[in-house]
Amino acid sequence: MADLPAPGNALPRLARSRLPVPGIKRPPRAPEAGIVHLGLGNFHRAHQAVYTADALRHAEGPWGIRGVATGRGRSGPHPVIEGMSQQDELYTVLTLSQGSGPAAQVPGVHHRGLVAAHQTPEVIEAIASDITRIVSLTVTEKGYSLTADGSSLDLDDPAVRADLAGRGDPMTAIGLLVRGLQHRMRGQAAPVTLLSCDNLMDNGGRLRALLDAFIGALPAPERTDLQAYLAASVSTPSTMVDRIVPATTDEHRALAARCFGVRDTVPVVAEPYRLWVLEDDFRASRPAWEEAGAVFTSDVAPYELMKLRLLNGAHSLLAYFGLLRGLARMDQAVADASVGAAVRAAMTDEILPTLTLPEGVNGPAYVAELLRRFANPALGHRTAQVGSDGSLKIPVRWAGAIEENLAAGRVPTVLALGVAAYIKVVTGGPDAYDEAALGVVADPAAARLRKLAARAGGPAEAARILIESGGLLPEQVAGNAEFTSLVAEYATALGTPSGIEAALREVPR
Ligand code: CS2
Repeated sequence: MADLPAPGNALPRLARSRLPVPGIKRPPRAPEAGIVHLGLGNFHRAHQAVYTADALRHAEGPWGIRGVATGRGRSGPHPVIEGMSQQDELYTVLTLSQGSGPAAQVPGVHHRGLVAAHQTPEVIEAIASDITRIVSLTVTEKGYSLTADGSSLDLDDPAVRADLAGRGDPMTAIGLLVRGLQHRMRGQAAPVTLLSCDNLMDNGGRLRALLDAFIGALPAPERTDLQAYLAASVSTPSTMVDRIVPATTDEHRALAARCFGVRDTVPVVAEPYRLWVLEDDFRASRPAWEEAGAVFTSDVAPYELMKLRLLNGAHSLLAYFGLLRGLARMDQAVADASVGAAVRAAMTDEILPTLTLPEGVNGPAYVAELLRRFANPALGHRTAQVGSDGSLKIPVRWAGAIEENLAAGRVPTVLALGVAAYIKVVTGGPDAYDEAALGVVADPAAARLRKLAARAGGPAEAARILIESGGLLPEQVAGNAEFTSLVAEYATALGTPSGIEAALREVPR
């Protein structure tokens, strides 16, 4: 990790003894860790950690967090875990708004983190500990070991197979959870809640189905014991999480130094807005997150659907259109006249009509608020970041809306252009977008999708092949000739550098 440029280096490192400073309170000491969190990324540190810190100010409880870094294939010290450990497990959350300076908070709820890849037995022990009441997850869409179409556990994934066979330490999040639960069961620890906080529809139900699938593939005595334990002692409520949290840059570190006089190598930045809607189905106790503004409900689905299709769906459109237009940041993409108008049209005319909104939510007002949030220039949110992992995001964000439009006899043109834009970004080679200026758009399916596209005689045929066999869209969509032809037409149009501009001008808006 790059260190902070001068004059920040001259400042003392963030530490409990150096707080408070003007603008940052000193947090109380983290209580006992009743929460184990898998996925110690920026989103968790700016969302659940902040809700937990705020809840603890209202009601005490054993709600410290033991964070677990879950990335695979990483060797050496983990930058966030090391950085936090050199700062008394503290870090700063900088809230960045348009037109006013940053606000800062140090949540201070974490204990020393663990790296799943190197400290698996400790992670399993933490999950199994009687002190643990909640195991929460932000492992991103790709952390769930899903099949390409996102429907079930990928039993062909070598890591899943190895975890099922019990060869060595578990490598997947699902394997880790099941082994942790198994220890919990053997130790007769108290019931526990597993809380998925990832952008997946019905994330709690999905997590449960994945655990069931994993357990169902284990040999008989293990399987039946775990099935009974899960039914009796484990709940998996669904949640909708929302806060825009870009990747931290050196500028953000410099901002923390400049505005608050703290040298923090691992701060996180976030927009002011935040929302957390949770299904109230906790098997053990929980923090008073409602005191921090979280919403508890018996039905999270309308919130999830609204957020995934409108916010995340529009985000992905902005990212791919923005990348093809040479725009590095999300605020630039939404401010671009042609991109902004097309995305607004998609939200209003193609996505909103597919939703049954939660009670009390006004659709057009929600869309307007999203567009304002996207336009926040202080965040520096990059199109390449949002554009990454599209093969896992598109099935969640666009597929349902496309399918429902087609079922209602409408062809969603902006979403069709979005599919063509994604295909170009991920399979278009070095000329597809300006990687040097905009950053790398990573996608675990890139090699597979490129191979499929290489079979085609041109972009239109490649688009058809990817829609049919890429696993991005459900069969009903792939089988819709009108939609597939439109994507193919757009794919051809995007073959020239100015193609995106012309196509954006032509989509109805
Ligand atoms: C974004 C999300 O990177 C992405 O794909 O769409 O991380 C988005 O910022 C959050 O879901 C907002 O709650």
